[in-house]
Amino acid sequence: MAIKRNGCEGCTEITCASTKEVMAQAPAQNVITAYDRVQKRGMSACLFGSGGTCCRNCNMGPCQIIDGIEDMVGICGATADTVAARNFARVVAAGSSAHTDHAREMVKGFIATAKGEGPHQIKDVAKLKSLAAVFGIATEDREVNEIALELGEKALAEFGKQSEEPLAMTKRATEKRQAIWKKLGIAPRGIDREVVEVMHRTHMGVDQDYENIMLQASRCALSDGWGSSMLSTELTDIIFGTPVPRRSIVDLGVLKPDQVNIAVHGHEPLLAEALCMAAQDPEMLALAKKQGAKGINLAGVCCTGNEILMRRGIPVAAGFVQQEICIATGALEAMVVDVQCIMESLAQVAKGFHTDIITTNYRAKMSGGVHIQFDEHQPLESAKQILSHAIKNFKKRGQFFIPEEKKLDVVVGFSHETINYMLGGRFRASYRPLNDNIINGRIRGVAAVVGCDNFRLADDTHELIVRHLLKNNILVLATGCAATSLGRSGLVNPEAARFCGDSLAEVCETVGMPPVLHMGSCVDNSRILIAATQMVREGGLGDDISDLPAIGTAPLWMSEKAVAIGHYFVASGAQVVFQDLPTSGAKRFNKYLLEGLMGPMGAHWNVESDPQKLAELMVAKIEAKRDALGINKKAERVLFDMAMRRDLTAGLPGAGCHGPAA
Ligand code: NFS
Ligand code: SF4
Repeated sequence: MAIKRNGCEGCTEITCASTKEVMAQAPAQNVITAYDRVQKRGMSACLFGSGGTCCRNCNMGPCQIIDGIEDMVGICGATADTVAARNFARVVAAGSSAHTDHAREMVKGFIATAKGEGPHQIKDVAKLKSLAAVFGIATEDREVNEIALELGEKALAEFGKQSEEPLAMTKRATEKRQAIWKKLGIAPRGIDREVVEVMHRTHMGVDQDYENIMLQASRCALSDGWGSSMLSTELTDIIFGTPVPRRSIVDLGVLKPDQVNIAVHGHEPLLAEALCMAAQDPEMLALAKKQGAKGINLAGVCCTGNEILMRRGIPVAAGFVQQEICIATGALEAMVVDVQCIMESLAQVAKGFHTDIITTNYRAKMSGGVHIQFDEHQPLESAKQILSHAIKNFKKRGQFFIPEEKKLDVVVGFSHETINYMLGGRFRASYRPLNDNIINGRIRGVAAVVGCDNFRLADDTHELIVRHLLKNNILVLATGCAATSLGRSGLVNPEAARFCGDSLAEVCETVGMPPVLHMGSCVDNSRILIAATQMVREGGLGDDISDLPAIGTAPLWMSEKAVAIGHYFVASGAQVVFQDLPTSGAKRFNKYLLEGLMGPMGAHWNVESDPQKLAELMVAKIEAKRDALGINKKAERVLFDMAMRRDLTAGLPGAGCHGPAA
């Protein structure tokens, strides 16, 4: 029996109209969701856990450590700082490993394609050649597939590389950033090795110096950002096409009453692409008709949703917090999942319906799910097998409720190449117009709003933050479930220019672009690294990412991947602000993340729990960078708080090369 859910009536956590409608209807009556569990349990967590000072790294513990109390260190003597730093580094390693395994699958699929196996082809030859150049691969007078095969093999070798050579793609960073990595000894080497080294160094009795632990955590995070995530994005673009702007829809209402509805949830584009192809196959369509359905309707959930939205314009039904709600419609024949961000509760929710949870990856099975292994060597055949299973469920569908489509169009598909063309024109693609608009102040700066949503804050928190940024003429780049949430809020289309300050609105209207540029899934945050680096290279905004009037946030982060991403941004010179970090129980280490990293990295973490204040902090940080660049000619007076002053006067390598603001 579901506990009383005021979630449907005025619960602060749910503002999405479609979610509320679904939960108020009969089919969802007995469904228990995470919203119920949050309400029942409250969100008060163990202080040791949330402060980062619980250590389970050996069997003398677990040790719960209280900072500043002499006999409350670990049995081994480990301090709160060491324990919190080890835990933080392990979070980074876990997050990186997720992107790594995802990327490895992608590279293997890419190699299969280069060998002519399977249904895919090299779609973006220009991108293939430019990435080949980064890897030092000759392209002249060579067959496309031959270049691709060499690229695929070199890419695969990046995972297991044992030499001290930095990863090939780190060469794409600014010279200044590469020099910082070299000086600190954190240029990432083999991708797998960096995760292994974090695990080793944080084992009981190894690295007990939080600054030193953070060096390896940084190297590991960089192996994600400039390694696995970037490889995944680039190779996916090459075989499935680099995204270009297209219109689509983000809403639970995209499910169709008279079609077989299949939600595709997870992360790996190989599975999703194969399902998209199979859903158009005459044999599958005939099977659907035979079952009495008018067609096959695919809808995305989480980052898989973003992948097929970006490349195919297939609607997104739900972000992370809506995955259970999607099943609670009663209208899904199946939810096909692969890896990451799949809540175990799905099987429980699905039990009350005809819906099957179909797991497809040997790494990720679920009790109560049906497992059909996806074979990357025979993607189309696997996809058909999965679809046939789902289609046969159509006849079993009982009572269902699909909310009316909210007609909240999104315009998505902003790869960094697209932004280039859009602003500079097809024949003189460049970031010059963006830089010029930032320098002349029409656009104050750029904010990346990325990452998850979770059940701690209201589901319109991203909207609240982004509205403030837009009002202050800050261009927003969005990925992941944050982008889905902003799509639900109607901010990811050109009409949203009306929410912007005058000068940003003018730029958006002139170019015809949304003020929130949807750049894809979470691995696509690597696009932001490239875009930011291109802005630096374009000139006029300093000589490193750390100089740009730019900042990133994942305000509703929940996954370890978000911390890995946040940290590769910091280690790449970008300011990052989260709603919280699991480090508050260790004073010195926490201060090191929030201030001390500025020294070596030229950027640091920031924490602000209140969404409105978080947005204000982002604006203030951007304005401070403008001051430092000397582009706030007629700048109104900005009131700095102590933390901002410290940033500007840090005077350390990588920081303030244009002189601190007066
Ligand atoms: Ni990113 Fe994507 Fe969503 Fe968070 Fe999960 S789906 S990879 S981790 S919750 S944004
Ligand atoms: Fe306790 Fe040290 Fe073992 Fe951690 S490593 S559980 S702090 S004894």
